Amino acid sequence: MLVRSLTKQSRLLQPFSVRLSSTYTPLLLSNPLPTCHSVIPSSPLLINSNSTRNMSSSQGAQAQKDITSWASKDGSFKRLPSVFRNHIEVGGQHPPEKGRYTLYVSYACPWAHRALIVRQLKGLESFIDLSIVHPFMGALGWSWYPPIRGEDGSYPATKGETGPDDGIEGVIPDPLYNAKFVRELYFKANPQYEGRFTVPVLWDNKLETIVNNESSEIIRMFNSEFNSELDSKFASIDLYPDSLKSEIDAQNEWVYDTVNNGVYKSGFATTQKAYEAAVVPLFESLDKLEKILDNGKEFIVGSQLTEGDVRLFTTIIRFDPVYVGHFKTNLGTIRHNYPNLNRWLRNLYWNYPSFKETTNFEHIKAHYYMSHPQINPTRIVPVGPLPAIEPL
Ligand SMILES: N[C@@H](CCC(=O)N[C@@H](CS)C(=O)NCC(=O)O)C(=O)O
Repeated sequence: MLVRSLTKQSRLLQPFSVRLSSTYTPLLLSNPLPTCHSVIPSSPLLINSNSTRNMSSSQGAQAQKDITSWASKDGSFKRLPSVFRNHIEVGGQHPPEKGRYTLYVSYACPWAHRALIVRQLKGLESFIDLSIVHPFMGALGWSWYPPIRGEDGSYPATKGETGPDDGIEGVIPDPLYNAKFVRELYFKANPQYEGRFTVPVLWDNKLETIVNNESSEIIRMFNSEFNSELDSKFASIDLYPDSLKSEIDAQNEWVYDTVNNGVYKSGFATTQKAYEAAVVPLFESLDKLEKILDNGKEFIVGSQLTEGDVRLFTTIIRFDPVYVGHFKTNLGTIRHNYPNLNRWLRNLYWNYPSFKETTNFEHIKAHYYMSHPQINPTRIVPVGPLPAIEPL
């Protein structure tokens, strides 16, 4: 009942803000919401390669110093731009060739999940090998190996030692270098690298370097750059068609800022103000998406599957199992309060193998709940929701 009334309010944006300001009047009056000082463009699509290359090394060094520290001084989370921004293209430095590339991902990561979905949708398995990290991300970043646990279940500080098999299935060790940590790949590509050690990483096996570590660009390459080598069945799948480009771009911008990254801004906030400044726009955007999907609309942009669906799916599939609890995005759930989004989500999951087969709820839940001790110090992974996604 309570949830329903909150959601009703959130659908009608006016009462939503009234509720918040009446609940938090003292806070909002004494501390007006901060203006954003971020030097980082809000959408990866807006970052041009020059601004990325010019990213100050102190920014990168800062990021590297403490891998588990995400919030900036004002308590808000600012995502750093990706650094490797080369492209696969016919006749280019990185041409589309069978078996030439390796995609390093985590099943847990929504950005990496985009690449996993598009790789399978486009039938690129024989062009791009796969390596899947263990879901736990500790102080040294992503690894293929389970961490060492203390007798009390805690994770002692280590210098990179790995623990015994913990029964988590689905890990695919690094097929090229048998590396222990993803950071090793970054240093192999650039020994002076000072940024974060993120996934996805698209690796060129032949040139032994990172082609690109920005998911929004990786999925565009997968969509178009292998077409000359693919069966027409796969070549004809176009997730970014000319006729819908401007609509997709416009939607990507606000969905990235308030939804894809909005859940992180909410969850990684370290002040009440920063949290509220993220969670309210997030639910306003969910309301907007819910409306877009009115009248049984199947896809988020136009009447065909596009990258807009892929980019939204990887956040919405994690929403009820993780973000509602772990990131405190709890003004509503997808299954109880957003019937259109829930229908859209279930359709993609159950009717498209590339969405279902790349979704691993065990990795997703284990990663978030166990890897952010500043948010969940006990590292207990909640049992629910059951089922992780409702049937059709
Ligand atoms: N802009 C990147 C973001 C990738 C990203 O932040 N990945 C996270 C996992 S969900 C990561 O690897 N984080 C490790 C870290 O920041 O140290 C993309 O879209 O590819």
